[in-house]
Amino acid sequence: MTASSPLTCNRTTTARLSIVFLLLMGLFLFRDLWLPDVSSYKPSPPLAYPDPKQPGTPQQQHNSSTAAKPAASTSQSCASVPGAEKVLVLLKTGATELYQKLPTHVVTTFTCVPHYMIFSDLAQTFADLPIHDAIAPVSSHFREHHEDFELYRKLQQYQREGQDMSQLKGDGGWNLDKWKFLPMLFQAFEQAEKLEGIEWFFVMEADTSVSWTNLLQWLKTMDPKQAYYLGAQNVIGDTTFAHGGSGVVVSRRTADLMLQRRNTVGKVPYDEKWEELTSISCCGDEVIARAFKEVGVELTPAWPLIQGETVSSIDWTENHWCTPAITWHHVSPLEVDLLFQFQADWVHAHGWEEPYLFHHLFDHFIARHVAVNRTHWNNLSGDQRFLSAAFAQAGDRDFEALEGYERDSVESAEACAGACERKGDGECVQWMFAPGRCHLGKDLRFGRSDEREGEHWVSGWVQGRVEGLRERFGGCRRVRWHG
Ligand SMILES: *[C@@H]1O[C@H](CO)[C@@H](O)[C@H](O)[C@H]1NC(C)=O
Ligand SMILES: *[C@@H]1O[C@H](CO)[C@@H](O)[C@H](O)[C@H]1NC(C)=O
Ligand SMILES: CC(=O)N[C@H]1CO[C@H](CO)[C@@H](O)[C@@H]1O
Repeated sequence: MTASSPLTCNRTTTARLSIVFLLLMGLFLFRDLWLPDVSSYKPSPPLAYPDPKQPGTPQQQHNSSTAAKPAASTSQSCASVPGAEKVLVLLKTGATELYQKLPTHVVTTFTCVPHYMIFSDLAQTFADLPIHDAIAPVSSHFREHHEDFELYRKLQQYQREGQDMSQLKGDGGWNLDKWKFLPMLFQAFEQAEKLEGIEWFFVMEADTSVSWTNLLQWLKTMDPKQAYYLGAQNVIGDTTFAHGGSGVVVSRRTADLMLQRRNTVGKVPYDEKWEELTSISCCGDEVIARAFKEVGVELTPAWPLIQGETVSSIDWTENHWCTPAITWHHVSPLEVDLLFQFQADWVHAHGWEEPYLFHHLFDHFIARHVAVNRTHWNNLSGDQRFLSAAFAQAGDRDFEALEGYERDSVESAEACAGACERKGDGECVQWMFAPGRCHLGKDLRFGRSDEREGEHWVSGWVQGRVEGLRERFGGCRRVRWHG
């Protein structure tokens, strides 16, 4: 009997639970049918980042002493900093990478951005954020039949089936990407007409990092009533264009010219023409340069403010040292976050009116790391290469024709470092050594760990010359705001 009692007990419990469950169901149904709808989710800004358009939010009524934590106070000023409301940020991404790359932007930079739109190759929502399908306006004969759109069609199938879109990573994302640019711009330009006071557009990608304070300060140096199209200059054929991943800036005047042109020509013929051109072009950033040129707007070069490198790969030279750092490209979510945290601390200490320069980033991220030699480290040196016969390839200098100290340099890290020092200042600041190989670099680059790679190097920097760099530029009395 004892054995059966749990069973009985279970049966009774199950029956009771069923009744409770039914009652609860009834209550829910009753509430949904008869009570006012309280379930629709009204997005509200996270507590730490009050909406600048609602100055009365409780956080801002707090005594400033309660907001003494750097993060909180920075976010507060960050959401309401003057000029921010005049910029519409467009982030271009794809459904296969969205969940990997978007969240970090949303919890960092975008907490400071009052107006932004996310464009992808699939319409969806990310939490309460609408994700726009940049490609939706493209004519159906392209979307439904052109080979570039295979991924596009597949993504929609995966969405219908509730599958994970990231599984389709690498499946022709590049071919599809160029189709997003011009339709995305027009969607944003049209959106700007509905918002009040948009003067600038900033286009970025999911692996772009942007300094919001430096961007806003830079934009203040220019007049949005002038037609601007700015970015890191690149050339394909006879088109000079702004490299998309580095970030692109467009003034309101340029947007208006584009909208006018499209209206004058007629939307359908205009779009048809540019779709044809897109289908035979390599890249979307090149296509939009031609569309801007058609309305008389040429690229204003903005490199090195707008930048295609990362903190690890950039050359820390006079190209950059005294220039405000605005964008980086090929950054990981980790780097987006680290740069955002750097900005938060900077703004906390210096306010929103003082830009930080590349050398401030050098001091923060790089200086302490290049003060020591690093093993398992590839510092991207390669201006001069000394290679023993076993490693030499066509184009390398004949080992036997090298100077004695150059031949010795492939024997040890000490000798390689020595060869770097023997070279004149300006000819070598860093070296990297692996048995049989010694590479010298004239520019300071940080490089990265090669611990997980097939070959391992020892890298080092000539300390006196690293310090010389700082002395050469002095305190950067002049900030360089132009490209
Ligand atoms: C705000 O804080 C200061 C000290 O930090 C204090 O003197 C003042 O009374 C506080 N004001 C309010 C409204 O709490
Ligand atoms: C780096 O290594 C070289 C060669 O071994 C040595 O001469 C130099 O002093 C080292 N530098 C530092 C900062 O340890
Ligand atoms: C891993 C890596 O980036 N290696 C590079 C290090 O630098 C040398 C010289 O510039 C390159 O040849 C390697 O590819």
